[in-house]
Amino acid sequence: MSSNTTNTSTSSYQVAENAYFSSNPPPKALPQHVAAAESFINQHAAANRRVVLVTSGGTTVPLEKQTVRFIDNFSAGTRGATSAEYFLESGYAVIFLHRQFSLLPYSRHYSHSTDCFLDFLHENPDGSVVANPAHQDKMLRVLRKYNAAKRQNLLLMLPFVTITDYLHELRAVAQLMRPLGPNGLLYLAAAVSDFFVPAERMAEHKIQSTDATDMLKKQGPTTVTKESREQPQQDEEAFDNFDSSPAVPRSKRLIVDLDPVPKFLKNLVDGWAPEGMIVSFKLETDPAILVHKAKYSLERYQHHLVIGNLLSTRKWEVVFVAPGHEDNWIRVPFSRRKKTITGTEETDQKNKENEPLDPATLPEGEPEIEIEGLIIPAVEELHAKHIKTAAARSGSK
Ligand code: 9Z3
Repeated sequence: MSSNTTNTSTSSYQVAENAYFSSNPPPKALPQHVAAAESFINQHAAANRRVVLVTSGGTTVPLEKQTVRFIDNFSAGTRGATSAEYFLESGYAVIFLHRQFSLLPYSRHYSHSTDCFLDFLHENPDGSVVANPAHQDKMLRVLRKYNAAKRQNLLLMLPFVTITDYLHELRAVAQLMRPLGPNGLLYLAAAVSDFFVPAERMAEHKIQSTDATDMLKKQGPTTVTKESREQPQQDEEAFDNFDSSPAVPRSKRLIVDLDPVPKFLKNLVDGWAPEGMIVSFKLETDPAILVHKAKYSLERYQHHLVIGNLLSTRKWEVVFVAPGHEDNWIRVPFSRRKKTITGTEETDQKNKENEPLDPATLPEGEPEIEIEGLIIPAVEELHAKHIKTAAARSGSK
């Protein structure tokens, strides 16, 4: 790429960045989060410790400023919360930038909706409450690790809710990580919305479903529009309201008009955290395009590693796509035998080493081991190389 092209594209990224951040206000908690992250980073930079920023969970897309309704996505934050634990185990200090109320490191073992917290407790005859004996060993191990991380101030939790909150927080924390140089690692596992309603087009108040208030006030500009209000009712297509009330006109529909979220991932490399190692995740649902899309992201954003995963198999396999490396599929070991409808077992030969798994061949339920236990050591190895290369480069200057 010529330097000319680089300059042009850098400045267009800059323009998009300035426009986005100046027109979509930051979360109220940003100044406190920045202060907490700054002192956390300073402490660990002084100890020459590696620091990872783990992003985790989904991002909401509010439809109203005083938000009653929002668009959301599936992410529970399992990848991020689990990865944070393995990073702590590997000696990293972790900034955990997570969607509020998504899973958290350590407490995730007891807060998942399938495992009710109260089932882990037991009442003694004297009325005291203790851990259920069946869970005591694991709970003690988890509790000790959690307390050790807290005692040594190795885990900083920063919550966000909306896509805009997330982007403000990501930019601010990434910029604070600059002094860490190559010791900083960004591990972007949050499921980030690609679309949003810009602040200038967002309704202030709850979007009304009836015209009962039309006489009281005129709504400001809103992206979520009722179609053709002015259109004479008789011209309108009517549709069934699915109950005993009369058919309703087209103007009662809610049309949501979303803008694309500007792609800031390149800015991480160009300006926010230029020396740190950047690992981003690419999520797809179609196995036929996963590797292609991961490579496209790598090329486009110039990150050091893109980890591709499919929604349906994300707990079983991921693919590492990195410049100068062969694609590296990481899989939890599992028996390729699966029960057929008749109850007999058959071996599935369809899965190939360098292709996505066929979800139909996977065993029922969760894998026996957590794939993050394989992902983090592999990321750590690449990070160690990144640090070494940076040291060699600065030594040769
Ligand atoms: C991921 O791909 C994560 O692995 C998952 C984890 C969100 C699938 P869970 O939270 O799921 O454990 O339930 N994260 C990145 C998704 C994403 O939004 N990537 C962007 C994209 O695909 C690029 S950063 O365009």
